[in-house]
Amino acid sequence: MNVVQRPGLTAGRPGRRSDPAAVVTAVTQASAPTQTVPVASVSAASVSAGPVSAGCVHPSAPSELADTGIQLLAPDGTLVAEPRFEVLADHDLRLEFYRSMVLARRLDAEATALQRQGELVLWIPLRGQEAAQVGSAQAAGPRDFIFPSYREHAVAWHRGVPAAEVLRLLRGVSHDGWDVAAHNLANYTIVLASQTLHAVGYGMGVLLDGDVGTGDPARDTAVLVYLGDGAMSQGDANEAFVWAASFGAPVVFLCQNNQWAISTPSRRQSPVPLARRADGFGFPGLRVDGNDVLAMHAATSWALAHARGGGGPVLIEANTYRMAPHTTSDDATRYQPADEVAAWAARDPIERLRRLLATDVDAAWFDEIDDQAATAATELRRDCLALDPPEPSSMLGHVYAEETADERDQRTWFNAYRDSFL
Ligand SMILES: Cc1ncc(C[n+]2csc(CCOP(=O)(O)OP(=O)(O)O)c2C)c(N)n1
Ligand SMILES: [Mg+2]
Repeated sequence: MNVVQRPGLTAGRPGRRSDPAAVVTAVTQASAPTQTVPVASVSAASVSAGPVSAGCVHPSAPSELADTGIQLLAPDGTLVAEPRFEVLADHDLRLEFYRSMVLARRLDAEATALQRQGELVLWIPLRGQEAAQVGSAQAAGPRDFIFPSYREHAVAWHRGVPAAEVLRLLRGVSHDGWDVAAHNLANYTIVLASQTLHAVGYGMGVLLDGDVGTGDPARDTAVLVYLGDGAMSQGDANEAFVWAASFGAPVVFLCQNNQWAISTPSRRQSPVPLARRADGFGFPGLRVDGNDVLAMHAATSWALAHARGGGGPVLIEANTYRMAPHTTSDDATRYQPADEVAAWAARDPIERLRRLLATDVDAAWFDEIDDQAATAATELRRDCLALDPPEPSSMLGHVYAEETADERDQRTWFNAYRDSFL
């Protein structure tokens, strides 16, 4: 790889990037719990990583893979004492997390139904990953830029993208989805891990603009990029890690390890937790309970602050589960073992927050949230059906800033061809 050194883009940003060991210390010091919380009785290792087909994984995969990762809220709804991170005390934000996760699950179910009824070409369900997405999205500030993969609907909705806009691509009425600049949220990419390179490029731009490590919260900016456990094996992802590390780009790589890359179990792709791959690139890696919205929020908040402050990249592995098929074209019962599905259902991200909130929120509030979600689903259906196909020749638009003579010729030919059918 040829690295051209440019003024203002200093490899390694000496004195500002932290080595992994120092970062662990920094996390410990910066985030020492300030309140006493009851320790959960649920053992982190109580849920196994689940069986897989014979001969397809490393037989000696260490038990580390069964570790839940950093956890603040146990599946039974009790708070967990965690030496590195504080439990979010903001009650209103906890309520907002719950509302956002319930909404995402309901909208996801509605979109699945719309696909089954022929209104969408395809749907890519997020069920099970609500905490990983909502907790991390909340940690990003308005200046931060987010690069999703293709399953991050809860990120988009939580960031304020109108629900139906997330369906435009998969209704086949648009090449994209929403106004990227309005939300600082890139459109989806289907080419696995390509977005990690886009994110690092953006992060290097942020460095060149000098918007990292100034100490001014109105200026410092980080980049948050989502990728899957399967995408972690792509060359693009690994090249992105190298570049981000080499230049200290302010990028948080958020890997949602939902245990499956279509029908390939993540254990086949790595015998150790994916977070440990960060060691080899020289930046911090954290394994987090991805079904714990409080832990996801705490860890991503820390990682983004680290990046904004000039500390360089961080990898977070959100240990979660895909509680639905890969897409509506997939039959996951062919490969996801039923007992594995059941074990993860017991760790449901929404149920555990509900158990915590139920200690001081009455049942009527939960009913009200369900009603809001039902209304939002009805509106999503209405708005989806109103998404009409665009004028066909518009697919030739926006290739260049200004239309070329060649494009004009193509448009003329295309319109004449289309009109020949009328
Ligand atoms: C470069 C590339 N190779 C293969 C595919 C086909 N493909 C689409 S999704 C997928 C699995 C991805 O799994 P993972 O990264 O774990 O993300 P998840 O779907 O579980 O969210 C594959 C192989 C693709 N889209 N892009
Ligand atoms: Mg996956």
